[in-house]
Amino acid sequence: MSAAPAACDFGLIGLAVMGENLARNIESRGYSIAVNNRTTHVVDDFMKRFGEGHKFVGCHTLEDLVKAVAKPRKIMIMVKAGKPVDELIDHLLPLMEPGDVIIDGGNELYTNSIRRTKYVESKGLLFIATGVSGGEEGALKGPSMMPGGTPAAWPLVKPIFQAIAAKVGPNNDIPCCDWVGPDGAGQYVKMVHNGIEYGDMQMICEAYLLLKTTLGLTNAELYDVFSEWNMGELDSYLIEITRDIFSVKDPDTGKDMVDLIMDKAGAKGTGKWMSQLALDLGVPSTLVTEAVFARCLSALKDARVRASKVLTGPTEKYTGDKKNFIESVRQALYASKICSYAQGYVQLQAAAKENNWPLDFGGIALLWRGGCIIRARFLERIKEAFDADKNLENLLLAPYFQDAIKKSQPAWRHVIETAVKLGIPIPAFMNALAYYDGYRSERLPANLLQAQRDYFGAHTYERLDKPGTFHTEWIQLRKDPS
Ligand code: NBP
Repeated sequence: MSAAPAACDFGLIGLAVMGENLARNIESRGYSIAVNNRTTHVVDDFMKRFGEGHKFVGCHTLEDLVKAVAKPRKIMIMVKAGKPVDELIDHLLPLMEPGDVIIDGGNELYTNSIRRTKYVESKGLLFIATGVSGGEEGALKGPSMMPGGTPAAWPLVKPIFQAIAAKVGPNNDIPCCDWVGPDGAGQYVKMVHNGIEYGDMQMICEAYLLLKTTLGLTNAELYDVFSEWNMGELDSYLIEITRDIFSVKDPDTGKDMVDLIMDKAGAKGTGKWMSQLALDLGVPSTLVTEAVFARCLSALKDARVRASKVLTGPTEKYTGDKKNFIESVRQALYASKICSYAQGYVQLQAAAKENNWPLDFGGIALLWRGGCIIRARFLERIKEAFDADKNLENLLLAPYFQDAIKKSQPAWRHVIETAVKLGIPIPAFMNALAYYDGYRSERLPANLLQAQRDYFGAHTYERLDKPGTFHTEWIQLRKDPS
């Protein structure tokens, strides 16, 4: 199939949905690209569909692929994450040469990227693990890209990566791709992006449930509400596609598509990773965790159907003003979203400290402005907040966000009170408010918790009035219960 001259600018392995689209994107920017896939007829199909008149070289073997790429070679792996990537790296290493670059573009646990960076570097080659966001369409037209790995590899791939990435800015020329940091930093940032995406999606679904349950809005009315929201501070890709979803009819039945879809959600794992890693770091990323649990609860469809027949709740109906409530839900969504991003950034800051990554937090917000699922107007405000104070402890403390929450707080609390009264489950909204109230509390009840731990396990405690570590003989000092 190939026997091509060693002239291609780039090589790509894995022609499933992401690889195919990325390859086409790279070629469309004027680069020649050699492509390969484990199942070789996929390469043939690809060449039949896109080969003619384009600078693709189809390769049936990894040997042919490596031969087809100019040195220093830049070869990207875009296959199912995990073991297949390790196997491919092991196949490629003896075929490639010191100075060549292996790039993994899959969704990978960052510790695997750290391990692979060390391994590939130990063989004299360079490694990049890059987050790629934007799904199928982003991969083709311009994804958001978050590369990390061997720093020396960045200048070699920068022109291609920045050419294919989404562009933003007044002249549409600022690429949503820049170097994130060493080894697994890019994958960590991509994971936090995905975790924030989980939170955003769950919160939008809660807004939908509130509007549908309390006000009985039709999908046509929901379309109008989301259209309006997308013109203001919530302006984002996820609000835009949610609006669009409300307009789609099922071609078979003519009914609204959204009403025909089973209310049972799955997950591929990046949200769970972020949540698990937050626990490891001891940072409260409660929104992503709640969003993962909300999907788990949704997946218990059969159990929920059974429980719905026996468990009771309030039967009251909402009687307030419709227009005001829609605006309150919008404000509650915005305030909750601010908390979710604040948590994501706190986790990134903790991970940067633990791994010695010199992350540019404002710059990361810019990488997400275009191409990716969480792209939003709001990200500009995050960039400004970190520009004003690069050591900002929590986004909630930035003047813009302080003010935004101050303005939306009464509405946020009203929406939650209403949901509690009517028995509507909005765990992410509630969780966000609990985080906000907890974070702004000078004193929490952990004094009592420490006393309990010391009582039953002599775990000791610190005191407010003097330094040191203390233990109390609680049983000797307690009031005699008899
Ligand atoms: P998939 O994750 O569905 O993987 C399919 C590809 O992996 C095929 O090319 C397949 O080859 C290849 N492959 C497998 Br499976 N096992 C292999 C092995 N042992 N050796 C070599 N190749 C193997 O593809 P995708 O949805 O395009 O995603 C690619 C990566 O990008 C994943 O890590 C994914 O998490 C990430 N990602 C996906 C999206 C998205 O929206 N889909 C977005 C962002 C990132 P075959 O044809 O021979 O089976």
